[in-house]
Formats: sequence, C-alpha cells, structure tokens
Amino acid sequence: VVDNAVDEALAGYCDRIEVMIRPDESITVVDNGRGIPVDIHPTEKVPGVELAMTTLHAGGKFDKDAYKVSGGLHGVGVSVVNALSEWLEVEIRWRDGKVYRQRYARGIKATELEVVGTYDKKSGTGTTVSFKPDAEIFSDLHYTFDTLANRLRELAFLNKGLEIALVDERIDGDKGPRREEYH
Ligand code: 0RA
Repeated sequence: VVDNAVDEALAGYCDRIEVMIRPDESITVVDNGRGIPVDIHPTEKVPGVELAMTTLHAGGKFDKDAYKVSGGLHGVGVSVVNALSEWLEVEIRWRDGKVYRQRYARGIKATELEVVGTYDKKSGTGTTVSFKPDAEIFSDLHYTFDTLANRLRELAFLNKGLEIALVDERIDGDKGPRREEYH
C-alpha cells in the first residue's frame, strides 16, 4: 500500500505519506496524491479503484493502460493486500471535492463506491487505505514498530522531497502516540 503511494510521489503528485498502526493492529496509509481514480473505466465499466482492489495486475496489458494503478515495487499491488485482509476500506478525496468510500471483506466487495461527503479543497486530494490482516491466513497479527520504521526510513531517504510519518496508536503515553517522521 505504501509502495503505491510512493509511486504516486515518483509521478510527482504526492509529497507526504502517513502510516498509522491502529490499536486493533489494523493499518491506515494516508497519502496526498491525486487519489486512486473513481471514474468508470472505459472498457471494464467499474470505477478504477475497484479494478485496483480486485485485479492482479502482474504484468502486460493493465500496465500500459492510461488508468493503470501502480503495482508498487513488487508488481501485484493493493489487490493482494485486499485479498489477505479481513476487511479493507479505501477513502478517496477526489478532485471534484467529494469523498468516496468503498469497503471490502476478504477481497470481496462489501459496498459499492459511494460518495460519503465533501472535503475542504484547501486540504487537497488523496487516498486513505485501511486494512486488517486476516487471522485465518496470518498467525502473527502483531506489527513490529522497528520493522516498519526501518523500511519507511529507507523509502523516505530514497525519495527526495517525500515525508513519511509512522504513528503507533497502540502506545499512547503522556505525549500521545509514538511518532517518527522521515524526510
Ligand atoms: C493512476 C492514476 C491517477 C492516480 C493514481 C493512479 C493513484 C494511485 C494510488 C495508489 C495509492 N495512492 C494513489 N494515488 C494515486 C490519477 C487519476 C487522475 O487524476 O485522473
């Protein structure tokens, strides 16, 4: 999920990514890119985001498409995260000023893409993906802060101008959640 946001940064449209580890060990990744496309794909007849969430784009055809949603560094993309998640929710702040949301359960669409509100255009477009790894697939559901921190630090160092924050909401001390930022 982070790799997709990094690809949006490489394309020149995103300069900030925030990763939150939630108290229930779900993850939220927020970026300030253009937003995963919500418009209807001309031949597939579903929103671009739905294709991204349900199609394995391991190569070839999809990658040449003008509406491609990057597979990230490993070529398969967010559809794999979706398939391996008990639930996944995507929220898009699109350039029409509307907020769109869709939910999935174990990779299967649970709701249609819906308009759930509007956002202040000053705050800008972007994508938020939240997911909870599936306990029927993974035996260890616990995230290790330092493992994520080391990877996110590398990604920030490798991408000029990109800020990445990691927030651990499982730890909420006097100063609030544990937080690190890389630039
Ligand atoms: C393809 C086209 C457009 C945005 C994206 C991909 C995009 C993908 C991801 C995945 C995570 N965050 C993302 N942000 C953007 C642009 C579509 C348009 O503006 O018409």
